[in-house]
Amino acid sequence: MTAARVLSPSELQQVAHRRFNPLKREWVLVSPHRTERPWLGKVEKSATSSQPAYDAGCYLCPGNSRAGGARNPQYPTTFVFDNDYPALLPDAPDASLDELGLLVAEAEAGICRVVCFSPRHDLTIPRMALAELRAVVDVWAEQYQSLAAIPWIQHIQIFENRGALMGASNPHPHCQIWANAHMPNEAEREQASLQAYQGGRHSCLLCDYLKLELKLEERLVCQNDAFAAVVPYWAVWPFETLLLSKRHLGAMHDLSRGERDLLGDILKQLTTRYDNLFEVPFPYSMGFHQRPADRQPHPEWHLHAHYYPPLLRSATVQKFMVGYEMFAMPQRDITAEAAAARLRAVGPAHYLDRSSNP
Ligand code: H2U
Ligand code: ZN
Repeated sequence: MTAARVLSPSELQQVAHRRFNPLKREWVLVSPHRTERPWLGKVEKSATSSQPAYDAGCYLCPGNSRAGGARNPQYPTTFVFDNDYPALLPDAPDASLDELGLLVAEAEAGICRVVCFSPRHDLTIPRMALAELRAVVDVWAEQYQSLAAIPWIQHIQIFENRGALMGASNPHPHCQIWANAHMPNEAEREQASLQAYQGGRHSCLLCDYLKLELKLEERLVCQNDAFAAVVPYWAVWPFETLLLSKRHLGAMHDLSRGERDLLGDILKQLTTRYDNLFEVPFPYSMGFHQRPADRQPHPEWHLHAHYYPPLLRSATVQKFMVGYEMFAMPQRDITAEAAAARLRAVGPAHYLDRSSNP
């Protein structure tokens, strides 16, 4: 079916429509008229327990022992260790199985690490100083490079689960790195889209997308000279964001020193706005997508991060991916433009730094 005319900007805020995600090459259903349902606008705050700077029972705090018996050093900045409960191990047999294309399996090798962002148990990215965040960026870049140098590693996934709602096992600021011998699903899908776009248009999908977003500004949340964060046009989670480098590069170690500082700055800007939205430590899963570690040049890759936060209307009302989303396709009510406007409106200063919140 060929559409008779172009959807107007006001129609995009009022009528049910579907939007295309060019990275995943799938559709999301948007139902903005449903947000006209009565809503009292009440913001329910969940009790946020303040954390001590050091917790004797924390397996990530300096000097404490972990579950496997190893003891953490008195680390002054960041600390990386091999996960004591790794989902993947480096020694996997070279073996696979294929029965009629129906029973298919391959042994999978990998390396899993944990990165502590700070010795302080009570800090989070929005509450860390820029110099501390720069140290985290440097560790991420070093880890990618050293893991990518291992011949059998193909992909390196850096991700952070923040908050119990997202399955984080511990409030101590940390992330995980899983590096493995095959491209995982999400990276493979993005890889195919980036490659096809570059093949067809001789241009980068994410460079072109960022150019549009910086011109239109309606989905822009925050930016600095090297990075921009937008609620992507095709966002599924209510306050999902996409963080893009302004320069076309495929991995974090390609960033200049100044750009590394600015990566720390944009992480802080964005997560501060997230915390300000409902005045709670905002839960999310975030992950960086960098070029595959297969020793090919991959000029189509563009460094970015996805933030997938589950909260919808308040600190306690979350979106569930159930029903229609399980059986048909993802769906959202609040538009990407409305979500971006709310994230812009909350302001750049962290709510805990306001004078009313000593
Ligand atoms: P999450 O909070 O995202 O679950 O990350 C914590 C990781 O820390 C988790 O993968 C590991 C878990 O396996 N861990 C250790 O390696 N050692 C421990 O003593 C406890 C938890
Ligand atoms: Zn701790």
